[in-house]
Amino acid sequence: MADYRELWTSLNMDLEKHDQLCEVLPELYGGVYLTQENRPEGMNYFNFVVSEVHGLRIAELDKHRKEGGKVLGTFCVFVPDEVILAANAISVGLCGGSQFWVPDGEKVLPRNMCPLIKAAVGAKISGTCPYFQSCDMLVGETTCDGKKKAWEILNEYVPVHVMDLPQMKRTKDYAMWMDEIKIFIEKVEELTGNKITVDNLKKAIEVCNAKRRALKRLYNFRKITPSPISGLDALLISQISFYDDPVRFTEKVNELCDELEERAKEMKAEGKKRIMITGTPMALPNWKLHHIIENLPAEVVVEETCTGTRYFENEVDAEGETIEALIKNMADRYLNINCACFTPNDGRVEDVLRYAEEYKVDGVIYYNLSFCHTYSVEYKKVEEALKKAGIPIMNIETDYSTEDSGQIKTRVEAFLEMI
Ligand code: BJ8
Repeated sequence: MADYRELWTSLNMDLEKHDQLCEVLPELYGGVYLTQENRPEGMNYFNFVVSEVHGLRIAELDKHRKEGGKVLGTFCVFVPDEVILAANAISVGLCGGSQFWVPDGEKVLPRNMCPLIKAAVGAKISGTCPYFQSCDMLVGETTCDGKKKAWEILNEYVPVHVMDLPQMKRTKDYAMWMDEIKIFIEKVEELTGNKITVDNLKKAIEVCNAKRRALKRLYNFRKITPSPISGLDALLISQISFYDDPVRFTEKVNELCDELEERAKEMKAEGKKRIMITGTPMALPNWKLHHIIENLPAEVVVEETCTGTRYFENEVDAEGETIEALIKNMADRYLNINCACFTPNDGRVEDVLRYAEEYKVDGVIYYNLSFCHTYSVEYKKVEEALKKAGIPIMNIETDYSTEDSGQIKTRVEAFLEMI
């Protein structure tokens, strides 16, 4: 990576601490990713993105801001990227996936809290995440209690706009969510000084839909036995989708898919067990579970998570001649996401059953970040439904540390033998 110290200094980063982080990532990436054999050529772009994760993209954000553009940080797949894009702003996903940030998060948050929140807050207060440092505004949402309260802490560092997400899906909740999107539009217009029009919003919807289609195309290849792409690589692409330029990203995913089309014809089945992961998101660089699974005779073929299907399923209808109509289309698409913060959330169980069939899975691993209560409670329903369908399931609750990796490996091994 080139020398970006001047840029990082201008972003008020803690360079000394950031150096420590920069030492960890390449080693981790090398051990998990570059040791995989026979990867598609198209993964070179994503290797490059990771190698420049705190460099080139940050320089792009910097350039955009110097030209008067704004950068918004988000933490949830319910935040409509279309609105941000339409106002010529850039959105970056800020969920933290590294243990490196957890101790700093614990300085201001209780320890018995989900690591994703602790890492995100720790990334900000340690001044070691250039994405956080590049944000003009953060967009929070009222999903789980931990996140809700974390916004108050983050607001002390950078302005946070919170979207009030309903927790049910009744007609009045759709109306309320439409209202929240309207308020969000006003907020984004105020921040950027750019008016959101039918025209620019439609274009933004098209860009986001194209990205969703590319990811769906990628996932469709994973339905083939054996999958022409590893679960680790697919996960990485999903993680990168949250902060790369959406048009370039879509192009690169489609290029990779063209290659996978050829690869799929040549792949030979190796008898690996096909696994679905369902549960909480895996933010970059959380590759722990996939790494464990794919070092055993198994492959992850689908993730029913927010760093998986929940991010790209369903498009926003681009038909409509008024802002009102497009807001309704966005509300309809987004409230279709089945997150455990909703009650009831039967749609998620249906999704899991449908994916189990479509991706021909041999077993399901329920992935729960420690202290995430909503997903933890929902395990029972998912387990019951899968057992009824004759699909084996196991539950793994873990955090970002590597201390339990050996134990998880033993449990996954036993699970694979059983299915
Ligand atoms: S739509 S999953 S991105 S809220 S893991 S912070 S829920 S305690 S990330 Fe999420 Fe939106 Fe739902 Fe998806 Fe809280 Fe659970 Fe932590 Fe979570």
